[in-house]
Amino acid sequence: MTFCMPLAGRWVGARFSRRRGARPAANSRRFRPVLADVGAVVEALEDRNLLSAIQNLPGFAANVLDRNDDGSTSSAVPLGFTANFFGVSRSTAFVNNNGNITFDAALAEYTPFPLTTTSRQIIAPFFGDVDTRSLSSGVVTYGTDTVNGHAAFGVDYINVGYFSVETNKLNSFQVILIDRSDTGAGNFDLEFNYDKVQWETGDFSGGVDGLGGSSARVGYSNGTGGAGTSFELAGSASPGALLDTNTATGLIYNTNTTPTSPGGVVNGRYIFQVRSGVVAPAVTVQVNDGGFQRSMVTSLQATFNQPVTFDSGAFQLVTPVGVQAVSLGVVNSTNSSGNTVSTITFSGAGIVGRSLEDGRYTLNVVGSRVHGVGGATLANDLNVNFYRLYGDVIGTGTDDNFDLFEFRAAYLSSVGQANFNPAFDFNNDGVINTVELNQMFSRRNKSV
Ligand SMILES: [Ca+2]
Ligand SMILES: [Ca+2]
Ligand SMILES: [Ca+2]
Repeated sequence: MTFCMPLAGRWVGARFSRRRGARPAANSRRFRPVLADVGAVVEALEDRNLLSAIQNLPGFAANVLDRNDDGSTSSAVPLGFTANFFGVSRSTAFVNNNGNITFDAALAEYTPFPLTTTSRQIIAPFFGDVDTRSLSSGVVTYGTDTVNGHAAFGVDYINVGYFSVETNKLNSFQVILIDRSDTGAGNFDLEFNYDKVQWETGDFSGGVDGLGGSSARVGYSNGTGGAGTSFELAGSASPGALLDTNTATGLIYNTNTTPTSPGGVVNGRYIFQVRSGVVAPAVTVQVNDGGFQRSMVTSLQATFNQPVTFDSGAFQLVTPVGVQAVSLGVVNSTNSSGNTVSTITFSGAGIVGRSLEDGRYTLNVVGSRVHGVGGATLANDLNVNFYRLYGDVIGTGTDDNFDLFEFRAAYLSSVGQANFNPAFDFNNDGVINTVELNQMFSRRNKSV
């Protein structure tokens, strides 16, 4: 799911500190502990509630890339099995310190180049200027182990710093190649896992304090430029997009895994199936623009990892009991990576102010009706569960006091004013007035 189900405390703390400060309010007393140290609260909640996407397996830590800046393994190291990566069988790879592995030669480049136009054969969980020279940084490790009963080759970048010898921000990520020759010779799964993404850029790539500039890229390429043979995950080279501080698009809050994926749905995990040398179509889905409010659900966005075509009925919306039929409008476009993005909008008798009605929904992306490069279909049906609850601008699933505070700030505003919040505009007429007040009161403390 590309939308996240935010943790109530985290959102509330962050929103309050940013937007309201210590503004006196009739019942602000209860929020003071949160306001006192938002950072600590956020950190504590993350530690407690976010499951690890990284697979902590001893074999992946068996070999160490000594502390370095732009180094690589001195030779290609064994994968332990043979992987058919776009028609070329690979049994070894170079492990590079800067967040990638390559098949053709070691790579010392530290500023991430576009993966969609490169001639390099590369798999990059986080192509950026990793620097492990500081004793406060972890080191890069690699090796073979077993994942779900399959031979696997993994590279761990756990708590790694960035250039130049900086460790005030650390990243933890991992790439795993998993042997799936049980489904056909050379087949494998490519898995990217993220637990912590605090920096995105080295100081020599336009970054300041680990941020901005030529920021990291995530993806792969076989170096030919052929259709569907390269991919950059959305947010690559877009400063701020992949970071933990971006709770909408950050790597750790999103995933393309489905309930039928090995390991089920795990936020921070991205799996690409490579079958007969071709990466199978995969998709991620965002609610609205990826933000957390669920007060107004006006669109969904499905992003594919390659150009795809659709049979009719590829997208199906399961509506709650009692909700009138909803028709879907789908507009397909091509993103900067050359891959397909489908924007899904809603119409029908039950739509008010462009939004779905309150309730729990499921978007089904029907795998057999999505065709990618070489005719491969989407590996699995993707079922994305989401909800709509008018008033729930701090998307917790409940209309509570936190939402009410936001509503008070927006009440009697109109579009163009600083305190206007379109997520409260129930009937989409550009003003927030008694129409909305009545809707809020009718849902007081309601949950979906
Ligand atoms: Ca480096
Ligand atoms: Ca809420
Ligand atoms: Ca209105």
